[in-house]
Amino acid sequence: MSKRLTDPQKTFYGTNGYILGLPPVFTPQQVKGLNDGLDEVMKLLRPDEDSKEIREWHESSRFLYDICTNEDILDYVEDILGPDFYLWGSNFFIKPPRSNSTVGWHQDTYYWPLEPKISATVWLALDDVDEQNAAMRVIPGSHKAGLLKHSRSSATDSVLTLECEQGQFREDAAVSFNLKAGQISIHDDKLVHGSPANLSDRRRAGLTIRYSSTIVKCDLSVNPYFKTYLCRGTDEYKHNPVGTVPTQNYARLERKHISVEEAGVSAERKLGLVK
Ligand SMILES: O=C(O)CCC(=O)C(=O)O
Repeated sequence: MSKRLTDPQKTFYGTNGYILGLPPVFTPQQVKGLNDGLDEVMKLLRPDEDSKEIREWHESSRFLYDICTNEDILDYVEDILGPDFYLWGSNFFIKPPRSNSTVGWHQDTYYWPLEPKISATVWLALDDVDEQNAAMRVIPGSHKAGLLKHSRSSATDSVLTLECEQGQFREDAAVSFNLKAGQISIHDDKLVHGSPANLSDRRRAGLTIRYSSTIVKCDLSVNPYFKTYLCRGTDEYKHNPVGTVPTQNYARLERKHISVEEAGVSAERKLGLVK
């Protein structure tokens, strides 16, 4: 039984790997509260850090934990991942006005040591986002193409160092994830996506929230910090460590998280991505 999505919307997600055009989850008043909270969290950064470091802080900040476990958001995710799933990741993608920073085309699964590949990302807009201020772009249907070849790219301003090699998909088919502040999109972990530089005078801020089916197991030798928070249903598999719910409203994590990108070629080898 669906909670929020109609059957045609679910079919659209299955075919295209994403969903857009959902009613706002947060009102303008609540969005103001989210941005005030973001300001508080940003104050916890050290001078040499930027918003990219605010990663998995739902484990330490109740403010972020509450967003990630918002019941409306979870209803949508349940319609996509099924009745049993957990939260494990969150991070901000913030592009200030006139920022050159891009996010190269990639598939999230390439970075994540998770099997099987049954995960979804909610992108929550904290600003109105569109083509002018560097909304995320996705290649519809690319989640069905299998794992594409990624390689190290140093010749870009991408915040990622591993990007899809060119020629594997049609960039002109890209769809822009235009959202009003307080709206969410959802995309499949295998979908090719990225975002351009923000050449506008408007900030572009979003919070990504990552969820996986309880059947998904993390390779802890690649990411030893992986923690799960059961959101709906039961976890019959008990594959992964369980996190504790934070008690402080705003608090930071001190650790550096490890992804395939950071763990480097040895992790890629371990996951069978390179020979
Ligand atoms: O917000 C962006 O530009 C990219 C987000 C992203 O790569 C993701 O959600 O996995």
